[in-house]
Amino acid sequence: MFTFLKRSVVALLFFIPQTSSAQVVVPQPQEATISEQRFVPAHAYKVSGLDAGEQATYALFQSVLPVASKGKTLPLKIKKLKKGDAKLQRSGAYKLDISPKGIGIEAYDNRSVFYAAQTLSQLVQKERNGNITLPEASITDYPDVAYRGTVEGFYGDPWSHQDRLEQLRFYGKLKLNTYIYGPKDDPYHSSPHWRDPYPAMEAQQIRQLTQEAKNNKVDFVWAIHPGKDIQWSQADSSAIITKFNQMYDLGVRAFAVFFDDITGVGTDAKMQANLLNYIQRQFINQKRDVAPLIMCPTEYNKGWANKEPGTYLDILGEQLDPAIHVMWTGNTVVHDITKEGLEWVNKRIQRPAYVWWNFPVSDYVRNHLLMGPSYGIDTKAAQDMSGFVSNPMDKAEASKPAIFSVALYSWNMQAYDPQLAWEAANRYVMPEAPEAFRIFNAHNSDPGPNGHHYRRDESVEIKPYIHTFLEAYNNGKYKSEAAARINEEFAGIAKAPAEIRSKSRNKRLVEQISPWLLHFEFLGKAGSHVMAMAENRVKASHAAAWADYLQLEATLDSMATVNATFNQNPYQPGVRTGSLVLTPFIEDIFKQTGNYFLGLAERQSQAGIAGGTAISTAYGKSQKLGSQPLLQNNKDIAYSPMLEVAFLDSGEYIGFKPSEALQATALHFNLSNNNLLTWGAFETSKDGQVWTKADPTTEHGKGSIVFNDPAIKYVRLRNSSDKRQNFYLKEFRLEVKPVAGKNESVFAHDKSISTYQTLTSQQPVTVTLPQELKGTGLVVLLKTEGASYSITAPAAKGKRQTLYSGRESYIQLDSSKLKGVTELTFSTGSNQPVRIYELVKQQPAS
Ligand code: LOG
Repeated sequence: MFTFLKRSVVALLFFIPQTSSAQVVVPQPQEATISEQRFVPAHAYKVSGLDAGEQATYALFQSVLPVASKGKTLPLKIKKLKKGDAKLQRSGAYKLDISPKGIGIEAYDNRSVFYAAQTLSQLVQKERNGNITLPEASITDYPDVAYRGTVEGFYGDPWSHQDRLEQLRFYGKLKLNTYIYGPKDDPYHSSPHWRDPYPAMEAQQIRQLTQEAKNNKVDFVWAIHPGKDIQWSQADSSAIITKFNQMYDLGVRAFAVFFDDITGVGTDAKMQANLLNYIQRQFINQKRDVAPLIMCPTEYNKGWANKEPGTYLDILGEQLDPAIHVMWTGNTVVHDITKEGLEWVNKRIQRPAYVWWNFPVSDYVRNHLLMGPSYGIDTKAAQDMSGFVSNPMDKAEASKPAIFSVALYSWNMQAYDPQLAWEAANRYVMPEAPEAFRIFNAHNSDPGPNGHHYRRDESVEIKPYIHTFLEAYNNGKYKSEAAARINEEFAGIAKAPAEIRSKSRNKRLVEQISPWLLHFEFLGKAGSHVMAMAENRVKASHAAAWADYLQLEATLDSMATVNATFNQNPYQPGVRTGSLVLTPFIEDIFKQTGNYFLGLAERQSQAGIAGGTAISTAYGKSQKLGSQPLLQNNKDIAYSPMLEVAFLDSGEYIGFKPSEALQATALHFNLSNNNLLTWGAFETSKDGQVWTKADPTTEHGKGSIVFNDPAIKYVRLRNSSDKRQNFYLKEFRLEVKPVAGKNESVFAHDKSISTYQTLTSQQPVTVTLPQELKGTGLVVLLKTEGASYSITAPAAKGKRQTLYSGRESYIQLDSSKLKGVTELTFSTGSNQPVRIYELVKQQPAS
């Protein structure tokens, strides 16, 4: 009976048209029959049975229903749930019964009453005439996972106070009951100040947060991160108890101790277990009104765990008081959560793991937003976890779609569908512009290449059309139907940002994503240009295709400017959107078309000034850092900094091989390691065979080496000791400059369309034709933006002949005009510079 009910509710909740959205209860209740008929309550409601301290819940009733204490009323009666049904014997479980005769609530605890009121608030509908209506309903509801919510556990700027207050209200509505406070960059949570009390203003804010949390039935869990410099002394144990007592006085009633991302003595499992047990005895058990203690281990994922029996995780399993929860991120730091993975760790820690899901956190891919569906979380794992918290982005509002999904998942796993949850989240988080928000999120979900190897699907709906189009295009064909669909998508992308900015009432959300909105708008425009260009290219409308090319190039430049201007953090600076499917698509056709104009095979790579060795690469051999991405710009090449502990095994190295066109000028490093020079050899080489040692001076593993020899082609840091060495990869960066002596005059015929010669009114440009361009018709590719210019060449008797005079950006000079011509001189009277991209051999008319 219940399974039938459940299924019919799934259908009811997700497939009803949006207009009757008042019937959608999120998270979806476990068992529910909700009538489609609605009634107008005959009287106001009289609330009875509510505990005296529950003003917030009373206020919630009042905000959704007419409430009165005298006169003719309907009952809203709250009772204790009867013992018996095991699944209802848990915090938050409730029964809600709505009929024209009154409302009945049966509750396990005060949180249950609050949740029943939240469900009620979603069922009440305000009609046009001012009446409220309710459906008849009978609901039995409880959470699958006991602790559900978030851990503010990322690196980077912590959430603001206002953001946190709003999160707590959001959690209350979605029946999330946990917020773990542990921002890595709060110095009073971690080193250097974990032993010290908060300054007055921060203390006051935490007091406010605990109050807001209480009003929303959320446990505000305050976490400490002492492992970077803990001494395992009585003084430090007492320091933690003292700090916890201070937090208790500010209203905190739930606590955690984190030992993630540390090295050295702090990582000792026995010591950690002793300390936690001490806190359990001396603090948790004494207080009686605090929630179970939570710890985050050092080996918090399978990838990093010592698999030998009797090691770290087993020690915690055996020695930690069974009342203490142990957190776990899955098979790696950032990973899907699977039942098998949890079973593996649960055996070792001898309790169900408390899941710390590293999604949608973006501290390791800061130029991306993770706005896509929350998938890869096992819906059969309810029994294998004690808690489920998401580590979100530093952008609190932008994290809401993912947190919304986590609420649905952790409350009712059987009913969880990632795609439907995401659709619902887009409407819930941005009801004023749901379609625009949806298209933005659909193309902002993959984190891009990263050291954690965590990738997400992106642009899922348009991807097949892109494939079809591209495959045909690569064979010289143009698929109109696919093109129409892609054009429509790009048009939608280009207008979504303006719609989000103007319609969304959530200004904080708009502010948090604004660099990405700007970039996304250009992405849409670039897409439209690319499609127009492709169409003209296939129709052989050369001048039109070239005009599109120039517009596309300008739009890509704007994207590059956004990327180089906003979000300039030292980790992954900049802004990317549509990076998995759309941007590569645009860049592919851009490059192909550039090749086409150069008269090259379209899928060939362009030669360019630097020849075929234009790309700088990592020069490394390292298990841990082998896939760490490189950051590159005109001035330097750097390993993308890493947040967790990095290491080199004996003989392993990290380094650089700059491209042929670049010369190494200096290495800058910051590895937070006091013994760096005892094990680390800094070496350079001209050929990758013979190595010369450099001797930098360093302080705490920080320093620089300047190179004066332009012949240096390799630079590396090698572990020359006989064992593994740990460090933090905060900075490892090679400064470079272009190799001297390249003659700019070749830019107009270098077979690279990304270089060009600039023509100004002060300085005419003379291009000496290379052998292959002599005696043939020419195409000249320029960017004039309406400026006029002329092309002349020497003629008989010291005179000059004018070959062209006008404003066009794409011109053909027939071979008949060019007999005996060996150089061309471009001049302009315009204030606006003209770009001469390339002189190309005219193709025989086809
Ligand atoms: C950190 C966390 C960080 C996350 C993603 C845990 C337990 N610790 O690699 O602070 O936000 O990964 O970068 C972590 O996940 N270290």
